[in-house]
Amino acid sequence: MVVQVKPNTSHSGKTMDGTQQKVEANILLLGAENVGKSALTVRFLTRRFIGEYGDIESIYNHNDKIGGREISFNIWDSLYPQNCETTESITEKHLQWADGLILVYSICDRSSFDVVRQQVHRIKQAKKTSGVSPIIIVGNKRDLQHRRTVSSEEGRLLALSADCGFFEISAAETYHGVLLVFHQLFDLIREARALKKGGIKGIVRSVSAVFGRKRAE
Ligand SMILES: Nc1nc2c(ncn2[C@@H]2O[C@H](COP(=O)(O)OP(=O)(O)OP(=O)(O)O)[C@@H](O)[C@H]2O)c(=O)[nH]1
Ligand SMILES: [Mg+2]
Repeated sequence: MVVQVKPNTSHSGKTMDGTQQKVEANILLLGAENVGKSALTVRFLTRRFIGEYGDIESIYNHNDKIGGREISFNIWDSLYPQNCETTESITEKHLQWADGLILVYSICDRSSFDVVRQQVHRIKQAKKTSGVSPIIIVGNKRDLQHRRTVSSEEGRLLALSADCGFFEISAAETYHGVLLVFHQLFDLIREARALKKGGIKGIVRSVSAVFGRKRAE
């Protein structure tokens, strides 16, 4: 059950008194069933791997700090629907809401890799005119090497061909990999926003803000 769908509100910059305003980022997790979408979400939220997660679809809020700045993540842990086509399951509502997407497959489930391939295609088609939100493709369950059916190379190539980020991780084994996924996606979201706002100058400004350097004129 989806508990809350908020409109896409993204804030950045400073308040009137000069203090840093909280930045919001809406992140949507997609992928076939049983690949670890909930495991990834819960790892990021609690640092823990609890094993079983049930069939719950929800949007969670999580506050984090990146580069000294407060980030408010809204994370939509979706359910893969049983009764409709892979591509139909991603609606306009999903895409309008999301500032960034994490597409998860399991390295030991080839059909889940095919689902991600179809989902990337669908997202790119749908957002052709309005610009695509950044996507990171994640091959999960890296700890199950002996059951691997999707090579790292295949994952990397798909990501490269679709202009997405790529990670192979094990939500079961480490928190660090999961953290990297969310933080890298946030960086890409920030770049995309800067580009929308002020072209290449916007990116320079946003990078300078994070690393605390003076902007090169
Ligand atoms: N070995 C291993 N098992 C994992 C990993 N991540 C998740 N699992 C297991 O895979 C199963 C499915 O994980 P979920 O997080 O519920 O998967 P999901 O994609 O949310 O599934 P749905 O909500 O049904 O679509 C659970 O039994 C998890 O314990 C991992 O990195 N390694
Ligand atoms: Mg789940």
